[in-house]
Amino acid sequence: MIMKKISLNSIFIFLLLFGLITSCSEEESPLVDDMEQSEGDNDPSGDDSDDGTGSDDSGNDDSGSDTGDDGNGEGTGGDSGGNCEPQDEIILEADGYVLAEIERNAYSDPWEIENVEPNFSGEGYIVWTGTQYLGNPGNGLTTFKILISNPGTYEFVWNTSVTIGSSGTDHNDTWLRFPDADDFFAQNGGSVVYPHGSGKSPNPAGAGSDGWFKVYRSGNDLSFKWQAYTFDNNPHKIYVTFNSAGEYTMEISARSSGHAIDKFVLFQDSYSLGDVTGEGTADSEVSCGN
Ligand SMILES: [Ca+2]
Repeated sequence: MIMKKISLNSIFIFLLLFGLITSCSEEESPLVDDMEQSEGDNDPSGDDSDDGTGSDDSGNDDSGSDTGDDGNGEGTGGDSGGNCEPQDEIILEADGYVLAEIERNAYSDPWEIENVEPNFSGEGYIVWTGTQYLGNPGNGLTTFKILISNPGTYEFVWNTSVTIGSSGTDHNDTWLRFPDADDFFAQNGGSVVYPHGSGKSPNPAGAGSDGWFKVYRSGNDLSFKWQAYTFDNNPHKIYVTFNSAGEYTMEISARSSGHAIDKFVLFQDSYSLGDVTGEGTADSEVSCGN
C-alpha cells in the first residue's frame, strides 16, 4: 500500500511536473512572440502610454493648442491682414461677388475715417473733408486691388450717406474708375453709357473725364443706404466687366466733401443687391500682395 502510495505520488508528481514543463514550454513561445511583437508594440505602447499620459496633457495641450491654433489661425488671418500694409491688400472675389469695408485702405488727408454717423459697418467710413473737385477727378486718389476668379460683368454699389447739409443732391457723390477692366459702363434700361474720356460713347449727362464716373446717391434720406448711380437726373446703375480671371484695380477720388462711404459691393447678376448686402453675407477674404 505504501509502495503504491509512493508510486502513485511519484506518478502524480511526475505528471504535475510534466504538465508544468509542457505548459511552460507552450506558454514560452507565445510569450516570446509577445515579447518579439511587444518590442514592436513596446514602442507604440510606450508612445501610447506617452500619448496616454501625454494625451491627458496633450488633451489639454491639444485643446489649449487648438484654441491657440484657432486663435492664432484666425488671428494670423486677421493679423496678416493687419500686418499687411493696407495698400497691399488684395480683395478676393469669390462666388461672384466682392464685399469690402472701404475704410480698409490707406488714406491721406483730407480723407478722414470717421465713425459718428449711425448704421455703418466695420471700423467706420471715409469722408472727404477737403476742397471739392466737382469737375476734375483724380484728387485724393485711392486704389483698391481686386482679384477676380469668376470673370463676367459685376454691378457696383456702395453704402453712402450725406453728412453735410440737408439736401440729398449736394455732398452726395465721389469719383469712381476701373482703369484696367475690360469694360466700365452704366445702364438704365436700354440706355448704356460710358465714362467721359473713355473713348467710348455715349457719355452720361454731368461732369466727368479720364474714364471716371461721378457716382452719386439720390433722395433726401441722407443716412447710409446702398445706392450708386451716374448720369444727372437719369439714374444709371454702374457695371464693370472683367473678361478673364486676374488682378484688377478700382480707384476712387474726391468730388464732394461730406459724402461718407462705408462699404462697397460688386456682384454678378445671379445675385440681388439684397442678397449681397444682407446681414448674413460675409466680407470678402483679403490676401496680402507684395
Ligand atoms: Ca465701413
